[in-house]
Amino acid sequence: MTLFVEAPRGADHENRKWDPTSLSEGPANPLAWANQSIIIAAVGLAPDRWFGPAPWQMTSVNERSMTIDLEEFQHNGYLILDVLAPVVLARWRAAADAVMRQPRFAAKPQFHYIPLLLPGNQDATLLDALDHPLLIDSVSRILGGGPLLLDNAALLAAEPGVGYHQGWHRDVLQVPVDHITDAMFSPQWRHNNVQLNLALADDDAFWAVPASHQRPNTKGEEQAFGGSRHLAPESAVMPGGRRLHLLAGQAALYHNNMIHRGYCDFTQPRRTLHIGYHSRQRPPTWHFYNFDDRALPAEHLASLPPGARRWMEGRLARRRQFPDVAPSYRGGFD
Ligand SMILES: O=C(O)CCC(=O)C(=O)O
Repeated sequence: MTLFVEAPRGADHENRKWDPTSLSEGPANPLAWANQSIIIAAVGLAPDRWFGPAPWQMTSVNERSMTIDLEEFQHNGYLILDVLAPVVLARWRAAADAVMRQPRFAAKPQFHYIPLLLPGNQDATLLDALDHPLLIDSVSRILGGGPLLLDNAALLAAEPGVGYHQGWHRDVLQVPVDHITDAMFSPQWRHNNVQLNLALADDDAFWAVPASHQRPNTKGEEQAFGGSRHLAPESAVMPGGRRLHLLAGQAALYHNNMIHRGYCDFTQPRRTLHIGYHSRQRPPTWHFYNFDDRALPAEHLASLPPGARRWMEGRLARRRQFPDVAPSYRGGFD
């Protein structure tokens, strides 16, 4: 099934209207929003004078409509999209390079997982990616429509010469092993989580077992997991596992019950944004509990750029409604 997606245009895109702190669904006034798009298109190539620069520049690559192939996502468990305009890619790549030049990272030649929502890491340029309209719109459609809840946001980065060897896994680390059931990996389970990797440099580090997201492990996969429900040994050869090749500016959106891993001996820098969302129309899936933001100091929240702050406020409000991880893995059929 191919779904036609009109990529949002304009300074105040869809998800800003879908305030993550509210439970309201959809743009407050889609007609006004559409009109605004037309007006912005009409004023041509210098909209900054009228509406301010950042969101418009972010959306400029998506002035055209595009399609996302939901059927491909449902079948393979992932989808690769062209997302970033060259000008945005260059800006975000430069921001990621600047992060990696910080002595705390530059001095350590290793793979870096940099959580962008935690104190000290809140890079305002990179956090703009949380609101990229094409990503928001595509993820929302995959999850059945409506506003989203932020799961996580990180920069995955490494310099050439560094090795990075994750074990194959499904993203079920938050679920105790004795609660992981085959039912979670069935088409009937309404998994409420999409994870994405947005490459700011060509990226060969992500591997997947296509179409493994909605079925239990095969015998060969069971063997490769070596008896673990969480993580295969680093050296395991996973049947059907393949490396995805992302060009800079592309994103892989994936169902994170799919068997996958990060694995690379880098010959080029890695600069990839790793972001996850849940639909707000249903309770979040277990991965929402991958970090606890309730203990973050108020000054940290206040220091975030407005977009990221709204996402974090949305997380905190949702956490108050669903404080415990256990219900998230006890029922997924509603
Ligand atoms: O490095 C990657 O792209 C994989 C990350 C991943 O699998 C994870 O965080 O669960």
